[in-house]
Amino acid sequence: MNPNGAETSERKSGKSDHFESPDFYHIDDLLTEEHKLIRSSIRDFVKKEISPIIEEWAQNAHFPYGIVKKFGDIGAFGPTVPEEYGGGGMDYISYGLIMQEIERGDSGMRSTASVQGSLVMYPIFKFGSEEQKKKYLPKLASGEMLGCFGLTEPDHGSNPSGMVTNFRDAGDHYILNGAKMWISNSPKADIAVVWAKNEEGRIHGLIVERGMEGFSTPETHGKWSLRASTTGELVFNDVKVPKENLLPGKSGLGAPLMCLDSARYGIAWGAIGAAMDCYDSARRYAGERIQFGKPIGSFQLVQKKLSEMLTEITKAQLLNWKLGKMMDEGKATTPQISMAKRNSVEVALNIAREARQVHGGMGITGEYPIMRHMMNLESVITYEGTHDIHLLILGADITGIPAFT
Ligand code: TGC
Ligand code: FAD
Repeated sequence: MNPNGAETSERKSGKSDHFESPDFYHIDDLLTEEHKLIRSSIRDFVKKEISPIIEEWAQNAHFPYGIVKKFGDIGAFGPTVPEEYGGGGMDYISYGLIMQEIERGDSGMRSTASVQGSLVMYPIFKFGSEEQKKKYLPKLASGEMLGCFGLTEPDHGSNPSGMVTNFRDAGDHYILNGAKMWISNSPKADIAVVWAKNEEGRIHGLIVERGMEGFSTPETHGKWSLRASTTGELVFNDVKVPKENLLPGKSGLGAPLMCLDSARYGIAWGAIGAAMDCYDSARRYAGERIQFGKPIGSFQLVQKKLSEMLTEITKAQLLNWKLGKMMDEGKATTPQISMAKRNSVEVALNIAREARQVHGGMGITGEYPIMRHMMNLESVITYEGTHDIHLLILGADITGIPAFT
């Protein structure tokens, strides 16, 4: 239905994705021609391959496995990984723009891409042996292989240092035991980068492959959020892991936390993509929907909502761009990344809620993307560090006193 009751099968089948990106402060002037080219190619991809069918996937809780190869083809996996390993060799602004455009389509689709790039390819690239890099990175980059990242456990979410998943030396291999939960991509993943403690209690990363005896990946059902992304557990029952599958380059909690820095950066851009989609939809609806003989966009209260949405999007775009420059210079700190992730997700959730109101009753339907974005963002505000954990990371930086325990 269009806002005034006429049939629009167009929106339902997704043909009407005419998204226009808000750029109120001419932030495009800060981008290179290459950045703009990358952004427009991903935007076109989303309009063609995701928007037409995402409501159906989400409503049916369907993970479209075929998207993995397509993401590989357009360079969405590991854009900052050097080309010699199959990556894009791009800068962090490009990475951010790719995440923004994909999450403009759907946060679950961005999850698939950011887990593969930041949480699977990144640790193999940063901490892996040359053999591991050559064996896994090109296949992960091309989408021939899907990966997942196992840090969270049933009893250790915000506090990963307490993890109990462990491995012991058994001569020419390790024996891995334990369980991870809430793992994006796990039910379909070919490999898992798993964080586990050795006999001395030191955390290491291990590459666990599907098919290893004692390794299973049960799917998590019944999510109201990220319904087009597949989530599951990782269960290890005396899994024999070859010694060459240990990531040799770094141990300790700092290793997975470095990966999270990269992924949280991508989320800072991604969540604003979802916010821009909600704003764009609300702006259009406000111009089309007639009440009291006028477009609802002529009422001051609706204008207030739109003005505040645009203000927050513009502020977040500038924050993300500056953070991207600091990432490129290797100067971005974890608290700076926390600030951007936390800000973007809060802005996006508030915008989704306000946009939902602008759409009236239509806002709760799959005719418009709002409710899907809103539900997705309820996961985004929790994963990669909850909203409050990021606040505490900032608090510790400001005061010098960690308040986690
Ligand atoms: P803390 O004592 O602060 O640090 C432990 C060690 O790590 C070092 N470190 C870092 N190193 C490199 N980069 C960083 N960013 C680092 N941050 C800390 C630190 O120096 C220390 O080193 P050392 O040598 O002294 O041992 O650790 P803590 O245990 O007090 O924890 C701090 C806290 C709470 C902030 C941290 O645990 C945390 O961030 N918790 C949140 C957990 C989280 O974000 N989980 C995410 C799981 S993955 C996920 O959600 C994927 S969803 C993906 C999707 O679908 O898109
Ligand atoms: P808890 O840590 O139990 O937190 C519950 C509440 O307590 C939160 O509000 C939290 O802020 C608060 N809290 C906890 N500690 C403190 C404190 N010290 N001070 C103040 N408040 C505190 N993990 C992975 O490893 N890989 C993945 O791919 C992955 N994908 C995910 C996909 C989805 C859809 C979801 C929902 C989660 C995913 N996660 C993944 C897990 C995610 O990172 C955790 O859910 C998150 O870190 C929070 O852990 P928790 O759910 O155990 O909550």
